[in-house]
This record gives sequence, C-alpha cells and structure tokens, in this order.
Amino acid sequence: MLVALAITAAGCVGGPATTPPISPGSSASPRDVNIIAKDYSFLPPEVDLVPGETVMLHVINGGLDVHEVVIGDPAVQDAWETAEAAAANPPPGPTPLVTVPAGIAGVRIVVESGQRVDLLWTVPADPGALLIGCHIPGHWAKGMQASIRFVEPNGAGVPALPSTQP
Ligand SMILES: [Cu+2]
Repeated sequence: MLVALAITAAGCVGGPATTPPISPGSSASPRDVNIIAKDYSFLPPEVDLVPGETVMLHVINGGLDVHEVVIGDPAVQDAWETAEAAAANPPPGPTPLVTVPAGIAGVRIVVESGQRVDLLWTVPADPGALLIGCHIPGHWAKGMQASIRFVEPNGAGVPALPSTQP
C-alpha cells in the first residue's frame, strides 16, 4: 500500500533575509558587532544580539557629522533626546557636558566623523525592548534609529527562518 506524502518544501524562496547562526560572545571571547553611523542612518538598520552575550561594539562614523549610538529602551532614548536638545547650539567654548539621570543612561558611544570607537558590552540577559538611536540634535527626527532583534544562538526566534539547516 502506497501512501503519497505530499511534503512541500517550497515557499521559502524570496522570504525575508535570514540570520545565520550566531556564536554568542563571552567575556573571554567577545563577538564583534559593527554599527556604522551615516548622515543620517545606521547600518545595519537591525542589529542581531543574543541575550546575555558579551560583544565588542565597533561604532564607525562614516558620515561628516558627529554621531552617537545610544542603546536603551524608549525611556532611555527619550532622556537623551531631551538632554541633548537642551544643549543644542551652545555658545562658543567647550562643548557642554550632557547628562541624564543616573540609572537611565543606557549605553552611549559618541563618535566623531571618520573615527571608530570600540566598547565592550554585555547584553542584559533579560533585555526587554532595546533600540539604537542617535540624539545629536535633529538626528533622531531624521531617522537615525535602528532596531535590535534578539535571537537564539542558532538563529531561532527569527520569524520565517527557512529550515535549510542540515
Ligand atoms: Cu547622528
């Protein structure tokens, strides 16, 4: 007796971009994560991170303007947006020191045009919803935002991941 099993393996072509398996970084061997800031966007527009891993962030400013990477939840993004807007167009002299209340700072990396700044960072094990933003006055409004996608080390947890792995 023959049973025809109609297993369709099609339907995966042309789907969303896939995330290859990630080897999570550790403090002994952090994973390199590149974020390129441009005038006025981030590459990539979505950064994949594994909760709890340790990464070496490489923030490269490929634009002409000064940029920053602020990693934090929406409250952190709002705090920096407000703090930096208040310091816009300062009088001549030293750049004013911009701060936000303790405990809400998140991660902030400021990078001059053409420079690269590295930062070792351990992703929270229970990170919640984190965003990446630049709050140099006007930049957030121009679209300098990127999202963070939390993935399992094997790339699972990503919607519509084709089952092409052996
Ligand atoms: Cu910017």
